[in-house]
Amino acid sequence: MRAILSVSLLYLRANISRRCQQSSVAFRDFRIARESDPKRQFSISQGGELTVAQPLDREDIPYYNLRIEAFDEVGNVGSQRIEIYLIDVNDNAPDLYTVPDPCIFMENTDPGQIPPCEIFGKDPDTRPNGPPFTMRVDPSYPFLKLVSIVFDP
Ligand SMILES: [Ca+2]
Ligand SMILES: [Ca+2]
Repeated sequence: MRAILSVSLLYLRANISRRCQQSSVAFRDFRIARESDPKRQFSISQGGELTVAQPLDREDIPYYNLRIEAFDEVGNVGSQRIEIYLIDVNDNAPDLYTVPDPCIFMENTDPGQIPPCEIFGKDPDTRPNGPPFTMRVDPSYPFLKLVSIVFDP
């Protein structure tokens, strides 16, 4: 699940104005350098308020290094870098897969001759929202007595 955030991150006017004080004229515009926000997930107001404009996903982009530029009336430009780290939330379920895929157990074969089927899980979230996983077999599984299941610690 990804939520669209609309929170104000920073007010940049004061910091950037110190860098641009060679000119005594007022600011005309702020902008985010496009290469530092390729998916246009942030926006900045004329007052220098940086906000989240599009959903953020740590599994897609975990870190931003935005470059904010301010322009005054005569074209002087000041810039400021802003580092943004996303905090992980548990928004992905474990994805299970087997080796081999698919697992095939032949009938009428000595159990000792049947290669094991291993089940693994992956999850793009980080600890404690991702691996390691706890696996168990549903007690209502009808073939529980026919298979031997071993869990790695
Ligand atoms: Ca997860
Ligand atoms: Ca996540």
